[in-house]
Amino acid sequence: MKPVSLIQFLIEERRAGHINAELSLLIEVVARACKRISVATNKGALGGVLGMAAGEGDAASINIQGEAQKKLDVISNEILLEANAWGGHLAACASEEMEDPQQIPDMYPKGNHLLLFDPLDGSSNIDVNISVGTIFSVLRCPDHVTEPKVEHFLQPGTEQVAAGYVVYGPATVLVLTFGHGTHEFTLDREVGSFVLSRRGIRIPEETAEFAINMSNQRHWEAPMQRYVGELLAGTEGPRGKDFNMRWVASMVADVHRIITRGGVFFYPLDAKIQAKGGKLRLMYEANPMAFIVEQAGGAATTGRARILELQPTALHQRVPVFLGSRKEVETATHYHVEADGAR
Ligand code: P6P
Repeated sequence: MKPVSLIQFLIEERRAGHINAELSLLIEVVARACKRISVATNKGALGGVLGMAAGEGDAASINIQGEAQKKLDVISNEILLEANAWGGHLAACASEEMEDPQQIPDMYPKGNHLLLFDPLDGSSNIDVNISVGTIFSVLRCPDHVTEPKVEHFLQPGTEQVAAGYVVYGPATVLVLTFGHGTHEFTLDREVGSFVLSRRGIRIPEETAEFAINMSNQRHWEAPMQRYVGELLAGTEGPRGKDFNMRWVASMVADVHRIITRGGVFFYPLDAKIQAKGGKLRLMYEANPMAFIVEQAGGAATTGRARILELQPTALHQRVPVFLGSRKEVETATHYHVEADGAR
């Protein structure tokens, strides 16, 4: 069968009325920017882009999250900003790496979309050559808003018109949804284009594989202790089957495994991060991943509420994340809701 390129897929989606020309251009531009990020990450030590970004003096550069920036964090952020500035498809961008939204320069036309992204998630894995990725979310800019402010970005995840990620692994793979299924494209490096490799992905409802950072176990809430304890008890416990565990510490890689073969991913509240509200960011990690996972038949909650229905209160807000195979997410969420009800 003749391979379907990303461009052809976008034309199909426009003909189906799922997206408009501006959104189609936006996705093309983001995909092209991610190809450049893929080239930069694939150079590894040869590209002079490993290690920490330079800050004042000998200090590392620190981003809005209070995290030391890797050179590739900064490079990836710049690639996405530059690629999206001139096309006329965006009203503004927001990034994990920047405190405030970035307006489109006055010399360029503005569009009707807002783009949010984590330019290089999991960047702590770069220097040890483990897969990292770009996560992005697209919202409509409210009508008549020409200089979008933070409050214009603070829309629930149900308002997303597109979401996707690119995982820079052995292959460079784009996973994308417009709300009409979740689809996967693999980068054909010889041609330089993304080619449709899976249409209409479905995550198995059940799984025997979970992803969580076990080193935080003593800090978890009681329902999380109970739930994971049952998985670890395997055939000797109430679940009656053994579970396997994976933790890449790169959300894009962990989610892509779940998109590919099922599984469940948790970054729950724990005593260490309770005050911050969680580890992962709502607007450009949890919301896009929740949209992608739900469109593939999975579920995504905070352990107490559907992620996509949360009303955001801050651009860099953090939330707990439970996502993946529907039945496991529902069980873990039920334990938390039941425990709250018993209080
Ligand atoms: P921990 C990477 O820094 C990240 O934001 C996600 O990609 C990943 O799932 C998580 O944090 C890893 O967190 O606490 O295991 O290092």
